[in-house]
Order: sequence, then structure tokens, then C-alpha cells
Amino acid sequence: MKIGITCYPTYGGSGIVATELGLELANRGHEVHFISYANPIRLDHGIPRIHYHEVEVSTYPLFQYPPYCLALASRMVEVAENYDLDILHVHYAIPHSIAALLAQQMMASRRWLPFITTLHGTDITLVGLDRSYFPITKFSIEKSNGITSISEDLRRDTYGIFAIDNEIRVIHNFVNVETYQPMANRPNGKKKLMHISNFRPVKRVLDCIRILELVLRRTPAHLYMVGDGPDRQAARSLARQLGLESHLTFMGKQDHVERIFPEMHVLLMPSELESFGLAALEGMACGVPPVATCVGGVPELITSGVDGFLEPVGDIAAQADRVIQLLTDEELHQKMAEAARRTAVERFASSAIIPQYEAYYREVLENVPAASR
Ligand code: GMT
Repeated sequence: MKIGITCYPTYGGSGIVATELGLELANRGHEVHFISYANPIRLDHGIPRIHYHEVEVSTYPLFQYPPYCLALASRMVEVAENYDLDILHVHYAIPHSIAALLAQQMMASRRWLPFITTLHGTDITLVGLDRSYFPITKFSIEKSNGITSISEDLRRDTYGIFAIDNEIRVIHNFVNVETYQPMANRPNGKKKLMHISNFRPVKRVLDCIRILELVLRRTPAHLYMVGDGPDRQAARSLARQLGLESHLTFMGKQDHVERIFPEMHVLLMPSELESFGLAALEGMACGVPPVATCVGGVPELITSGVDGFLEPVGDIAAQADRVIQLLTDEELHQKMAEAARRTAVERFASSAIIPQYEAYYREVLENVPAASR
């Protein structure tokens, strides 16, 4: 198939899922065209069957807000025509789904170009709920030819919030378990904790610092903070205020997290909201048990007490206790690290999930509307 993929190319779960999906599809022989305003992170150049098409957004003094959605729709049409795309697959409803709908309508007199929207989380639970975006998000979902959601929980939320009738297919997030592998022997030395996110308020990065403080009262550890975003400064200030500076390292944005995860002992994911928790899955594939919050779709991934721990949002003491347990009980850590890897391999490996996307593309393509036959 010839597939056009649009996503936010920056650091963030939806862009990562879209990029990894494109890479996996190309690996399986499909032709993949990324259409976005920048080269998606994790997308290296020169990969067979992968193409990247930049969306240029011209500015004009009259435009206080350059109309990206319109430039994107135009570029989608151009790429679909020049490369004879079969289908568009957009990640994150706003505004990608509307751009795809416009592209479909612009091409309607020539041929039918179906599009699938994958819902990732905040496009429904935060942005979609915003009064300014609610009606257009609902409309874009209703008009999609296929809709997927990355968890059962997000599907339930979407039905609850938008009261739509369309079928939403759950296709869970995935990880390449060959690329993400545990380390044969973790180096001895200080135990390592890791947090990775876009440092937005929903991630509750300050909780990581407070958890570290409680952990250090009982056992030595070092916290690695990977990523960047609005709350990074606040996290730094809190660490300074609590005198923890020498116990943590801010690593900034990292492209090859599969090289960082395997050295870690525990992943912290204290999020307020999480429709899936891709970072936890990547860590689990590397044998890193997560200590996370029991929110959204996270329980679909982590079975508390088996392959990680789930605790209530904001319960720093409970999360710190779990971290201490994992850092001080070798046997427990080993058991959970193995279980975490097993969960990734048996339930979320790309080799099992990508065929679900392929099958769904075919299903949508076969469903040609009568008017377009
Ligand atoms: O807000 C974020 O965490 C980023 C967001 C995104 O769309 O980039 O992540 C969402 O999509 C990820 C990939 O499907 C999921 O793993 C995250 O759980 C989800 N984030 C939230 O629901 C907060």
C-alpha cells in the first residue's frame, strides 16, 4: 500500500507512534509518505520506501496565526496525486483530521482518498474538551473513514465525551522488541531512576523530584530526567530547593532512548492523565519495571505487582515506597524486570500490532462509499 502519514513531528508519544508505525510499515514493504511541517524525530534519512514531504506554511502580515491546517491539506492533495496514495493516516485529531477531510473533498471529483484518524489521548481528554475545539473535534471524528484509539480507556472516553456512533477500533501502542532490549548485565553502582516525557503539567514532573527526595532518605539513587518542556525549569528549581542537585541529571531531548533505558532500574511515570503510557512500554521492553499512576489506559499495560506498580495520582509516599522496594530487593526487581519484558514481547510487540493496522487499512479501503464507486 501507499500510505500518507501525518503527525506532530516533535517529541511526544503520538509523533513517536506515528513514526515507528511508518518505519515498521516500510519494513514490511509498504511505501510510506510522511507529510508534516518538520522531519519527525526518530526518522532517519535514506530508509528504503520512506519519504518525507515538508509542509511549508507561508506567513503574511495579515495572518496573526498562519493557517497550517490549510497548507497541510494542500500538501496532502499534492502528495496523494503525485505518489498515488491509497490512504491517509493521521495521528492526533486536531487539526490533522480536518486537513485530511479537506484533502479528501478536494480530490473527490477525481477519486476517493480515505483517511484514518488515530486518537492518542490529549486530543480527546484535554484539547478536544476545550470549548473552542469540541465541535470540530467531534466533526472530524465523525467524518473519518476509520478511527483507532490506542487504548480501551480512550475509546470509552471518546464515546463518553463526543456521543458519536462511529466504530472506534482499539489498536494498542507497540514496541519493537528487537530494538528495545534489556542489558545482559546492568553495571554495578548507584541505582538509576528515569523519567521521560514532554514535561507538560499532566506529567507531574515535580512528583519525580519529591519521590527522589523520599527514596534518598532510605537508599542511594540517581534520577535521570529525559525530555524537555514547560515544567523543566520548575523541576530544576525544586531540586535546587530540596538540595538534590547532585542526585539528578537533566538529559534534555534524546533520540536514541533504547540506548538509555537498559541501564535504568526503575521508570517513574507519575502522570495525572495517560491514555496509554508509551514510555512505560519502551522501558518494560528493556526490562525496566515502571512505578506509575493508576490512570486512563495505564492498567491495560501494567499489571500492578506483576510487571510494575500502580499507585494513586499524587501519592508520592506510595510511589516512593514502591521505588524503594524495587531498589532494595534484588529478587523482586529481577522478577518484575523479567515480567515487564515478557508483557512487552507477548502483548505489545510491533510484530503483533502492525498487522492489525494493515488489516484495518484494507478494511477501510474495501469500504468504498457508493458515490465513489
Ligand atoms: O501528552 C502527551 O503525553 C503526548 C501525547 C501525544 O499525543 O503526543 O501522548 C499521548 O499519546 C501517547 C502515544 O499514543 C500515549 O502513550 C500517551 O499516554 C498519551 N498521553 C496522554 O494521554 C496524556
